[in-house]
Amino acid sequence: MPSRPFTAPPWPDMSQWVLQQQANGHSPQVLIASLRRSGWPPAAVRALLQSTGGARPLPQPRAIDAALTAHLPGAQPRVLLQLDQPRLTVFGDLLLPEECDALVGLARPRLQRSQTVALRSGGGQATLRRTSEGMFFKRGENACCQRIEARLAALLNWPLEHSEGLQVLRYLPGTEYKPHFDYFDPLQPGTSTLLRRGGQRVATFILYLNTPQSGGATVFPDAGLEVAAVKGGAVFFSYDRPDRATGTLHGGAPVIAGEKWVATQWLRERVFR
Ligand code: PD2
Ligand code: ZN
Repeated sequence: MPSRPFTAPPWPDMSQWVLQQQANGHSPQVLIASLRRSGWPPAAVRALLQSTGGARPLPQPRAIDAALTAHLPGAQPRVLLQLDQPRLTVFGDLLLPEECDALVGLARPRLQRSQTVALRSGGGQATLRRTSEGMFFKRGENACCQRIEARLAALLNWPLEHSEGLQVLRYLPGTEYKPHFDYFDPLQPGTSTLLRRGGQRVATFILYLNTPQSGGATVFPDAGLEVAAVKGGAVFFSYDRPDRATGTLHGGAPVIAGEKWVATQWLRERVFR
């Protein structure tokens, strides 16, 4: 059990205090709550936690060599693009066409209007910022999910239990997901509830299950990058702290013609139950 955090001391000892509390096992949320109780304004709390890093170990794609492909039965993925800022990899052929079709077939009858996180409660709410339909599979729910989850875990060298179940989304023409971050904002009151199920999100996989006729790229406005949705391809990106400086602001651009189908997997710090 970590020791109780003491009341935050005044500047300039703060960086040392934060590092000491982190070493004692206190989460950023506990430190934020303590700093806010001591009267620190939100912007100052954000700046302090940034300056002390708070960096976490991250899932990171392994080199695709013979040793790895032995663990990826059936798939022959290729790395098409790799960036450091944001930490991002674009893959081709990560899923077989029949795996994409199978996921779409299993998800289609269960689609419902997508939601975003309600910041106050940590629950879900429908908004105009996200107009797709979607559904969640439980982790390991069927053979198709199991096969894909095992492949992603092998590729990332990240425990399978540290992932949320696959979420499948369908975008019809005109629908989109406006730019956002996938991590939970530490300053929002609903975040502590969300963190109980496996800690912070640290990375995202977006798997493309079809090729839309027109539109529907995944966009990274802070990086000036657009990733085209191509069936079987994927984009992976990670974020070592819940901060815009990770460069991971991203969105799903409006579909112009045809449909867009994706599966999203979010990776957590710890076991997700
Ligand atoms: O469908 C996408 O391209 C997309 C873009 C941004 C999906 C998500 N975010 C997501 O599911 O978080
Ligand atoms: Zn997202």
